[in-house]
Amino acid sequence: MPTTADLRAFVREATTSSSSTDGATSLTADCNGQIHSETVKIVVLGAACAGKTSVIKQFVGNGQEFSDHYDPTERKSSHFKTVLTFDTNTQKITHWALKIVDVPVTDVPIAAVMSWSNFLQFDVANAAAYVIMFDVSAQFHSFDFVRTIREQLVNHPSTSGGLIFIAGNKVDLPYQLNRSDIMHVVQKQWKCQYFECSSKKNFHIVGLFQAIIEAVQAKQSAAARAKAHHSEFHGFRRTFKSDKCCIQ
Ligand SMILES: Nc1nc2c(ncn2[C@@H]2O[C@H](COP(=O)(O)OP(=O)(O)OP(=O)(O)O)[C@@H](O)[C@H]2O)c(=O)[nH]1
Ligand SMILES: [Mg+2]
Repeated sequence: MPTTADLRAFVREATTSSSSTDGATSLTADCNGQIHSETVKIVVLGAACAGKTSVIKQFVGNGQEFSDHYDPTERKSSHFKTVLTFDTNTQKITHWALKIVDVPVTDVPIAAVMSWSNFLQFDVANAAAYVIMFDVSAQFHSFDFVRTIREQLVNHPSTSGGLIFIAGNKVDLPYQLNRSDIMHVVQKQWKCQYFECSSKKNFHIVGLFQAIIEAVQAKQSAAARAKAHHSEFHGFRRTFKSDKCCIQ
């Protein structure tokens, strides 16, 4: 686990290389050594051979881990990566400890609600985000699987609180589905974010996880604002009552 000083140096270095030195100076001056730590569980589900393991490995391995060899995942595995973000508005540095769970397709019950409940014990419940992946170069069954899993996730109490992202992988190959139909269903009907990526070309892999982190952060900020508003309101009501004010 890096120390606070390490992280600040890392962020300063990253900022220096990607933007101006001025930005780095103001970051050092303003961030005040405050680093917030968040642990986020992201569960990746989807049809067999959609590229779930390849996408996770490319992300965790910084784009150096792709193999054409197909080795079906037989046991659930967890992958870890830490990411730093810097919010220019709040001057807040956040250290994200990501736990990415690769779920073998054979474990996913697609019909009975009973077996879905049992399945959730295996580290799938209560994730901050779910990525449901399909292969854009495959025929319909790959996307049908997405449809079924999404339905299960939104209807089960222990998964319904998670954000859902739909990812179409293998965009380096010809698209076999009607792309606008897919986008319509995902974005308009399901109101989910849709990503197209290729783990083979390392295309939009970082973008997918970056969008997940941003959405988790936005959700947390909205919840914090709602909580602050709630306590402010109740504080006001208490004051109002105790002072026995009356409006004339
Ligand atoms: N062309 C292309 N092939 C890919 C891509 N991603 C994965 N593959 C290939 O597709 C096959 C399956 O990839 P995996 O990552 O094992 O797929 P998976 O979804 O984890 O499969 P299961 O564990 O069996 O569910 C492998 O042969 C990969 O090399 C991609 O973006 N483009
Ligand atoms: Mg796999």
